[in-house]
Amino acid sequence: MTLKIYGIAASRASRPLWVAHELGLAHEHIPLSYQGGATRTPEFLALNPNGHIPVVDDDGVLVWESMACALYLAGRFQGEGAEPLAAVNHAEQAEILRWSFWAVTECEKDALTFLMHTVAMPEERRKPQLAQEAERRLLPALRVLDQHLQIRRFLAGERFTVADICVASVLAWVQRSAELEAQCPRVSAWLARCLDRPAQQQVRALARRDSGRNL
Ligand SMILES: N[C@@H](CCC(=O)N[C@@H](CS)C(=O)NCC(=O)O)C(=O)O
Repeated sequence: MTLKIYGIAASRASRPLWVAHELGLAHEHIPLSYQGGATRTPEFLALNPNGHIPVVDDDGVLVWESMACALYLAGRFQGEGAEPLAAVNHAEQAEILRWSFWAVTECEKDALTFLMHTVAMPEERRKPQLAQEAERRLLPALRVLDQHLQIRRFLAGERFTVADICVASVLAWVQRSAELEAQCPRVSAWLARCLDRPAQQQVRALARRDSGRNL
C-alpha cells in the first residue's frame, strides 16, 4: 500500500481520514496514538520532526499538519465515481484556502478549549468558565460563517468540498454549544449535514474503536 495515514482517528488524523473515506481511497491506516511516547520514537520523528499526528506518507512524499494533509489528498486524488473534493476553478480554490486557514487561525484554539472543558477532559479537571469564555470569543467568527451560508449550502462552490471537511472538523468540537445553535442556526444546520455524511460516520466509528474520544 503506497498511501499511509498515521494517527488514531480520535485525533486530528480524522481530517485526512475523512478525505480518504469520502474519495474511497485505498490506504493503510496506522492508528498511532499521541499518548504513550509513540510520536517520540526516532522512526516517527523521521516522518514528522514535530512529533505530532497526523502524517500522510504518499509513496515517500511526507505531509504533516492535518489541514495540509486533507488539502493535499483532495488535490492529489480523484476518487472513482466520487465528486471532486478539490477546487475545479480558481474561485473555488480561493474559497477553499480562505475557509481552511480561517478555521485554523480564527477558530481552532477556542474550539479545542470549549471541547476540553465541556466533554473531553475528566470532569474534575474541567473549568466551565474557560469553556464559556472560549465560546464567547468564537461567536463573532461563527457569525461570519453564518452570513456566508445565508445563500449557500456549502462553503465553496455548489457542492461539498475539502473546505467543508477542514472547517467542519474544527467546528465539530463546538457542536454541543447552545450559543452556536441559537446565534448561528445556518452554521449549526450545515455542520449537522457535514457530520451526517457516511464517510464522516465511518471515521467516527474508527475513533470510537481507537479510544472513545473524538478530538
Ligand atoms: N497543528 C497540528 C497539530 C497536531 C497535533 O497537535 N496533534 C496531536 C493529536 S490531535 C498530537 O499529535 N499530540 C501529541 C503531542 O503533541 O505530543 C495539526 O493540525 O496537525
